[in-house]
Amino acid sequence: MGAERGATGEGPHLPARRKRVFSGIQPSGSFHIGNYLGAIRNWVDQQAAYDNVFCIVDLHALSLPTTREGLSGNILHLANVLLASGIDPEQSILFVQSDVREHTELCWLLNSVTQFGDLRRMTQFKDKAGGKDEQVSAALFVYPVLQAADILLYDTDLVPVGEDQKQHIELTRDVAARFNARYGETFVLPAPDIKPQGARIMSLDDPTKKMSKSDPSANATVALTDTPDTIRKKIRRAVTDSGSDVIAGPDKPALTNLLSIFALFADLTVPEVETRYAGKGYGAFKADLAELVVERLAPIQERLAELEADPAVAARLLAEGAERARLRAAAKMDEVRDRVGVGGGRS
Ligand code: AQP
Repeated sequence: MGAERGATGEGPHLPARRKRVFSGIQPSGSFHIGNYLGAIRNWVDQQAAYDNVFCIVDLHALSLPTTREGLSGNILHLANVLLASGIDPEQSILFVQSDVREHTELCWLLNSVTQFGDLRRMTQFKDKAGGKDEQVSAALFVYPVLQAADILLYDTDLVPVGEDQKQHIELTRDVAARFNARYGETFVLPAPDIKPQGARIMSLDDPTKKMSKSDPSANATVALTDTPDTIRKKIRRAVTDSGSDVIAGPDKPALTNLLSIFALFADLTVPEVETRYAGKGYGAFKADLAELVVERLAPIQERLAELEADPAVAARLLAEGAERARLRAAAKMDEVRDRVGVGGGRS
């Protein structure tokens, strides 16, 4: 029932159209190698092939307690992290969610076609609420609807994300399909784009938990801004499993996680890394992993330092990105309001 579109345009006589990509990242805390390997790096690698919209989702960050200073500082820092990682504003629209009011307006309209029971099933809500459902914000509960609005506003075909977001993209499809069924074909049904490797980088402290910005333990993550010594220390301290062979497996979740990080940064497969470390033991492997991460983050950190020296650059690029996003969002909302019969659509 949804409007699934191909990459080659809407019909045989129309010119080919690049697939549309939308992805968002919250300006909440220190960005880590999980965000980088699971999301940002894929955005950068694919940006020439797609028509991309990348969004700093500041309104989502309000779903957990935050401060004015923390939020505004993090927005510019995240913009610089994305630019330093290779997001190119010539190829991609990069903007801040709250600069385009249509996101919240569409969120409200989509709330009206979202079922309470669907939201209650979201595992990310359960994880983040940590059993304190009565005390967390209502924003945390409706977070997936705002995310659906972000995606649907731009007629998105693909959403490159880590594995943790898969359920939210499925909900987005359901909400879009329900809206289309009630009001007529309006939204494209997006598909998640989850890479098999790097989709879920786990905590260095506890391989049963995903690496997360909001983890209270500083040793759980490697931040993109960590110094070489901090990176070496964190990887040296990362938990490993019993035994000494550098081999991945379900009985070795901690080592498997470190092997995936190595493979992704070295552009190798996990078996290739295992072969390289056959008979060498955990110590040698972890020491080399630390050097590899230091080496791969160094150019990003250098560019980041240059960008942070002149905050006006990111501020200007974000303002330009918001202008471009607003044009698309405004056109889509005109169509949506007309379908629903609000905002003047009374003819
Ligand atoms: N551990 C991870 N492994 C792979 N991908 C990950 N992502 C996040 N953690 C991992 C992906 O990064 C993108 C941006 O995520 P986000 O900031 O919007 O929110 P999140 O998924 O909630 O990330 P965090 O780090 O856990 O942040 P907090 O603690 O603030 O909630 C997404 O594509 C996500 O899949």
